[in-house]
This record gives sequence, C-alpha cells and structure tokens, in this order.
Amino acid sequence: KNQNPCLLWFTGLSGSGKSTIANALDVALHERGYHTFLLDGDNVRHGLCKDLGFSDSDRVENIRRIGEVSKLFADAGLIVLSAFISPFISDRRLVRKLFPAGEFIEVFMDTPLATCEDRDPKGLYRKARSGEIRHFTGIDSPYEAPPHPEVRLDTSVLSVDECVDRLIDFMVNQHLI
Ligand code: GGZ
Repeated sequence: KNQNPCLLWFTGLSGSGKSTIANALDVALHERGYHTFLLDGDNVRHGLCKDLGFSDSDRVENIRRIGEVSKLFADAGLIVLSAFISPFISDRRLVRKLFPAGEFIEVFMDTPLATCEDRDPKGLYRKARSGEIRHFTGIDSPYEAPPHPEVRLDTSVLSVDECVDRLIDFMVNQHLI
C-alpha cells in the first residue's frame, strides 16, 4: 500500500497516554496494510539509551538519539511512531528539522497533570511527591508544551478509539496514507 514515510512524534507528561495511543495507532495502521515502527521508552531506554538518566542533559541526548534513529527508519520507508516525554521545545525542534516539511507530525498529549497523577500506573508521581524520585517531569522538572502541535489530544475527554480516528483522519488529509 502507498505510504509517505513520516514521523509521528508523541510528546506529553508521564501518564498522558503517549504509549497507549501510539500502540493503538500502530495496530490500526497495520490492519490497514501500512508498514510502521514504534519507538518508546520500553524499547529504547533499556538498550540504545540505557546509559542515560533523567537530568536535563541526559534527556537532551535521549531525544537526539531517538530523533536520529527515527530518521533512519523513515529513510527505510516506514511510518515511525515515537512516544517520549521530550519535555523541551528546542529538542523537538531539532528532530523536526531532520524531516522534510509535512513529514514531522507533532502530537501533543495534552492530558491535564491532575489526570496523569490520578492514573499513576507505576506509582511514580506518588514517589515524586514524596521526594523518593527527583527531577520528575511535571513535579520538579519542567515540561514545555508545544505552542503549535499538528495534533492535540486530551485523553481525559477522548477515548483511545477517538484519538486513533483523529490521527488517521489527519494522516489521510495530509496524504501521508
Ligand atoms: C520523567 C521518568 C522519570 C523522571 C522515570 N521523569 O510513565 P513512564 O515512566 O512509563 O514513562 C516515563 C519514562 C520517561 O522516559 P522518556 O525517555 O520518555 O523521557 S524524556 O523524553 O524526558 O527523556 C516514566 C519514567 O520514564 N521515568 N524517571 N524523573 N519520567
């Protein structure tokens, strides 16, 4: 099936739904016959970036490597889905610059912090609040929201299916699929 290689870059707080929506979109694209590759903390922070922690400078290097790897997979013809907090505007801009216009799609998971903190699937917010974990994004480490994302999704009001439908619609409208 014809597809335009591109990078969908999911950014947002821990617990905002990045991995969930990226995985669901991955399944939906496969069902439609497209070739994709998904990068997230589960397959990157244990391997390619296992030497990195969560200081500002380590996060910068984390996103730089992921951007370059995303570019390689897009060069191989794939639709790449990358889901990382990527808290800094400047780092996301550098990744965007690796891609031709229209082939970097910034997906802002704009779920309120309160909702993310309520979900707390791994208990990390609780640990951050108690001081057990330091430099946790949204608590004592910054998150710079994208001012002009291509797509904005708030999973406190949208279902997984609604988010996937919006992303598929965007990709069709932009002639990416
Ligand atoms: C933020 C942290 C931290 C700190 C561990 N701050 O919800 P999770 O658990 O599964 O996803 C988070 C993941 C963030 O890794 P990224 O590579 O996406 O971050 S960045 O883009 O900022 O480099 C969270 C877990 O790692 N985690 N410590 N201090 N998230």
